[in-house]
Amino acid sequence: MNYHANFSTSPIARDPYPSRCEPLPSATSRKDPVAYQSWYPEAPLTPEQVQQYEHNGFLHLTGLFSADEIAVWQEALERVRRGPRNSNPEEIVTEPDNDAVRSVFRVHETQPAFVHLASDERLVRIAEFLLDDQVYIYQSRINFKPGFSGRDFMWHSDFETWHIEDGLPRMRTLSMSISLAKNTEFNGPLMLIPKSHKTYVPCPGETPLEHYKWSLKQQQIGVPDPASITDLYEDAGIVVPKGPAGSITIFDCNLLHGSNSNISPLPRSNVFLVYNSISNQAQEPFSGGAPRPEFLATRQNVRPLTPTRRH
Ligand code: 6CS
Ligand code: FE
Repeated sequence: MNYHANFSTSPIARDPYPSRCEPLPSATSRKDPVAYQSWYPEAPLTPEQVQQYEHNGFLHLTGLFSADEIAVWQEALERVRRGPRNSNPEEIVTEPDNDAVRSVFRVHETQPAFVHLASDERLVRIAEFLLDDQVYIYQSRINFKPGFSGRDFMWHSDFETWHIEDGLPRMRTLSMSISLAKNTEFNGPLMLIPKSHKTYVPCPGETPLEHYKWSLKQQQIGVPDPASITDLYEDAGIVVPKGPAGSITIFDCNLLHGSNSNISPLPRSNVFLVYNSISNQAQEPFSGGAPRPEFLATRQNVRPLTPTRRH
């Protein structure tokens, strides 16, 4: 089926993943691999883990890091929270309805502990294996989600935003979220819809100018319609990976995810590293608009990571 046939307003006629356009295309199946290579004996994951990632679109791993390593990252997180920060003020995003810090971006370049973490061989080898390529950091951030005041993240596929707003061409990208506080059912943990990574859901609405200035606080555009989210939910439900500080969730760029507000007294902080295949660098945004700033989508500083052992 050629669903572009009547697609006059699409800025790029041959886009396999159109979104935020009229008429809104229906959901389609993914056109890219998930795990880009099959398991082999030296692979950094077990055959079952590779199969789970392929099938569900995510993996939750515990026990990968030592208590000392986790303590170093928690200290770095507190340093970032306290500031002062001499980087671009736009990199610090506050909550929509209060001044609590919600996210700080580009920590893989500004904080030595996270510079090191980004090239840690345990992470890079997994990313290289799953994407079958050299990788670089496409985006990094700390999410704070403080107790009482941390607000939600609406359901979304990261790929949809990165494709439309940044020009990320294909689904050859994954995120690693390392929790730096205990993840419980109470403190607004990451919620995932298993298997949703196999479906691309175009989102209604148009991309406003400089959308990132408010989407990072509260996302409204780039959110699938409720019926599509319900369909995916009815197929596989919602999973909440829980675990101690230091557990890691690796998830595909097209997996539908979100999280609730945190009205519990416990913070829920994590560091997010997005690894992209070196062969999948951002082009012109598929929205036809201006690219988002470098701190959200690496374009200039594309440096393939050398897996490094420091522990
Ligand atoms: O817009 C972005 O790039 C970011 N926003 C969300 C809600 N998730 C992915 C990414 O960090
Ligand atoms: Fe996201």
